[in-house]
Amino acid sequence: MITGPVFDTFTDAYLAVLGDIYHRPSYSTATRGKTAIETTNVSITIRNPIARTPYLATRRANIVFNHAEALWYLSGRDDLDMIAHYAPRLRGLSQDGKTLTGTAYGPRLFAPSAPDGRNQLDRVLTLLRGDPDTKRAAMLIMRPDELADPGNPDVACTLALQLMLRAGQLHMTSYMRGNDAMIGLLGDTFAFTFIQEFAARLLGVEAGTYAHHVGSMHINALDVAKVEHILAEQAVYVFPHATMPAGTSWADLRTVLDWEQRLRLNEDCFTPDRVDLAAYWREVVALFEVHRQITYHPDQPVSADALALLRPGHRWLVEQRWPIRMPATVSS
Ligand code: 5HM
Repeated sequence: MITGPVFDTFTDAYLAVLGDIYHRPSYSTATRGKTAIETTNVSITIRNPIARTPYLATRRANIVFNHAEALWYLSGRDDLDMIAHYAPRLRGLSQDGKTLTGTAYGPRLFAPSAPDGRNQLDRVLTLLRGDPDTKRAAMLIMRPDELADPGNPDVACTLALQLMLRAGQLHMTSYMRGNDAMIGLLGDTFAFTFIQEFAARLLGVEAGTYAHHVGSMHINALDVAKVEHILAEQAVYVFPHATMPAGTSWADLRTVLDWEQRLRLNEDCFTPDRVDLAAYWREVVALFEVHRQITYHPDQPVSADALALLRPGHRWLVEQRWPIRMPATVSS
């Protein structure tokens, strides 16, 4: 066997990675003010990248942030206005208080660039359409100049994302120099598989496997107690997965992003009759509506109408994350 372990879902892979590093770390490290336990050269594959949502009660994943981050990348943005609204801790990585550099993969992947004014995804999709077996469909993220300033607080952790079209399915491989196994692995896998599925829709094929190769996979010392809780969790929660509808386009993303902005700024409130989108994307907008209510009406429970728009797995995650904001009938 010359390939790494294959897991059915992200949750299976996540528990295996956390368990392996926690029980059998290869090294202890101390760099840039953080101590960690580390395993080097970790390679995992997820058979079904649609199963990207971590249904772990103790992890309390922020599913709203996960969608916001994937959409922030796809929109080619680097602003804190959008992403720090969902994860204020990211402000600490910014040098100018307005934008992010290494963490902002969007401009590198999805903004037009020289010499042809197209973005990297456009180029690799063109390659794949003309030469389906190509090995060249790689999109680069980390840049050599990021190491010029040794004090740079935000150097991209992802080196590249590669797409391979094999047996009619679009597979993705990510290459990372370093990955925080508790926080980064979850968010990165969510966002990259979301991009993979979106790229598959643009090509009109199904998403295949997702492979994740990491130089340094680590658990920061500050997260070890939480990892212990996650590993001790006995209950297994299973919810149906939803797939992006055939025909999904950049126009759908623009409509979702338009709603996201209005809801983030509390300029509107969402009801499904007001948006001409497939159910999958309407539900993503509903997540932002729930988040709007949590943010701007902290003293009130989220409306039952808004919660009813969420699919069961997302609703469950929202209830784990913000239990006191749920109507009594839902959280009891
Ligand atoms: O010292 P260093 O630049 O590696 O610190 C950044 C750390 O952020 C990484 O080592 C990794 O633990 C985490 N990270 C991640 O897991 C950062 C990014 C942003 O590029 C990411 N995943 N996407």
